[in-house]
Amino acid sequence: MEFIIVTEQYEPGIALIQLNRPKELNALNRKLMEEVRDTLQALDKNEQVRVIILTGNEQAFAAGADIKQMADKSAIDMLLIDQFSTWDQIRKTKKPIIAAVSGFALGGGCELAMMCDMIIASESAKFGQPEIKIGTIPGAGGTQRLTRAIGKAKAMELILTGRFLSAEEAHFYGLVNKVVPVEMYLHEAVALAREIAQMSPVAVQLAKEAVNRSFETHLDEGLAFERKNFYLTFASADQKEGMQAFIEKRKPQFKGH
Ligand code: DAK
Repeated sequence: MEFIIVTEQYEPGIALIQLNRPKELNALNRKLMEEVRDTLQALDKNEQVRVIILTGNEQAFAAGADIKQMADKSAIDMLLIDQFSTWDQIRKTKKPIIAAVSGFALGGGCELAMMCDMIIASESAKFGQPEIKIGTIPGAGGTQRLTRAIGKAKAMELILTGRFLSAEEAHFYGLVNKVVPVEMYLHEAVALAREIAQMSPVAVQLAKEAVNRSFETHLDEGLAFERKNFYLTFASADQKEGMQAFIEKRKPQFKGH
């Protein structure tokens, strides 16, 4: 594995996946996401593993999909490469996944955390869908899952302005299970995992599936709609300008086409 560190038995029954591109704030490139997907599939089959924890580092869970990898793509490139189909397979994991989040969880990083079953946050965690600032929109479930998690008004504000939600606010709005001091967030995630790991793995799997069924009815339709609109932004000059401006570290000049 090049971009993640996997500890199959972090504790008995608990596996840990750590995103590990620290210089790029764990920006999620294609290879990294394939590694996460392959690891989750292997852990799902491993009978020694009951619960999976997904984490980054203190500074960043993940600052989004890799902007440099997609900046110059056309809408049709995005549709045909379909590099994001990897993300669909992640949500098929049967075992519970706890996201242990510190620092930035933005764009695809926030979406990845929301694909997990529970989120433990450090006090420094910042959640957001800032895609609008680079001329695009969330594409991995942000418009759907964030809206369901925190309600329409707040989700609309975050998605249309690109503002961040502090850990405390994220807790208030029900996006995260618990907020703890930075030095405790992984311990807290492990404590939660330990408790779940005591239960019948069959019952845990069936319960997860049932809770998700309540949460995810009609989600597929919403996700498909979001993805098409996300790809469509790649037909605009504003998306090219937004991502190029990010790479060149300047403010974008949006023209509205
Ligand atoms: N991509 C690539 N590189 C990134 C990055 C990203 N998302 N975020 C940060 N980096 C890189 C920076 O370019 C910089 O690299 P160097 O210049 O040193 O080479 C390094 O990480 C450190 O970042 P900064 O210098 O910018 O650090 P600051 O502390 O000043 O700022 C920041 C931190 C997190 C506020 C800032 O880096 C930032 O705004 N980052 C971008 C956040 C963002 O816009 N995220 C959304 C990206 S779009 C889909 C699946 C997924 C997606 C869509 C569809 N499907 C399934 C269809 C997801 C899309 C996105 O996530």
